[in-house]
Amino acid sequence: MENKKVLTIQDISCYGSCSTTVALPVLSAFGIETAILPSAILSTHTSGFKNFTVLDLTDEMPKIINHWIDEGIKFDAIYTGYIGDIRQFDYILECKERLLNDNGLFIVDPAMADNGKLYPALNQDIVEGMKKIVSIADYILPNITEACFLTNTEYKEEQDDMFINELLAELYRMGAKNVILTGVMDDPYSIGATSYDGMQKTTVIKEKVEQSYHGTGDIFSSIVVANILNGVDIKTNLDIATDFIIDSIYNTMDDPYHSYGVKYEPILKKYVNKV
Ligand code: PXL
Repeated sequence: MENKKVLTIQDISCYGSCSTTVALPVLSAFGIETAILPSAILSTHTSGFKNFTVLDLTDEMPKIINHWIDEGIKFDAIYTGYIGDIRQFDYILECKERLLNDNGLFIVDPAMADNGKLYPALNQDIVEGMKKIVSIADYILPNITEACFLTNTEYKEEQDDMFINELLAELYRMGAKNVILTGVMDDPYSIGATSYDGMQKTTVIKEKVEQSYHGTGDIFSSIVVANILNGVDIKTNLDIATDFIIDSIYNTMDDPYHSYGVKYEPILKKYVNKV
C-alpha cells in the first residue's frame, strides 16, 4: 500500500492528551507517516490548568520550513490545529505553497473555542487568522462554537436543522471545500458530526454521553484525517471517529483524576488489534 505522509502543525502540550501528543500516535496507528511542525511547547494545555508555561516557536518555524524546502521534502496532506500566535498563519500558508504535493490536501481544524467561548489564551486575531486558512482548505473540522466564530454567528446551545444548515452553507461559501461540523445535536440525548461538500450532506448521530473532555476534538480530527488519507468514505469515517470518541469517554468516566483528557490509548490498541 502506498505510504501517505502528513505534516501536522499545532502545539505540543507536554501533558494533557491533546494536539500533537494525540495526533502523532493516532495518525501513526492508522498507518500514516507523520511529521510535526510544533507551534509552541506548553507544560499543559490551557483549559483547566493554571500557571502553564509557554515557549513560542514562531521564530523557529521558517528555519524548519526552509530546511525542508532545501531537502525537497513534500507531504500528501497538511493538517493544522491549535495556533497560538497570529504570525504563524503566514508560515502555514508558506507550508501549503511549498511543501504540499500536487493534489495534496490542506486540512484545517480551527481548534480555538468550545462551549461558546474562545480558549483562554486566544483572542479575535486568531479567529481572523483561522478565517483566512479555512477559506482555502480542502477540509475543515470546526465544532459548533468554532463555526459560529468563523461565520460571525451568535452561538446557541440549542440547535435545529436550519441553524446547522446555515453554518454549513456559510463555511462552504467562505471557501472550504468540505465542511465537517462536530458536536451536532439532534436532541439533548444525541450527538455527532455532519459533513457537507456543497452538494451532499452526511450526518452521523449517536447516543450522547453526558461527560465531555478536553482534547476529544483533536483525537476526532486526527482519526478523520487518517481515514481521509486512507481513502475511507465519509460516512464510515465519521462513524469510526464518533465511536472512537464515545468509547474513549466511557473508558475515562470512572476516573475522577483524569478530567484533563480522555484515556484513549486502550481504545487505540483495540482498534489496531482489530484491523
Ligand atoms: O485541544 C485544543 C487545544 C490544543 N492546544 C492547547 C490548548 C487547547 C485547548 O484549550 O489549550 C494548548
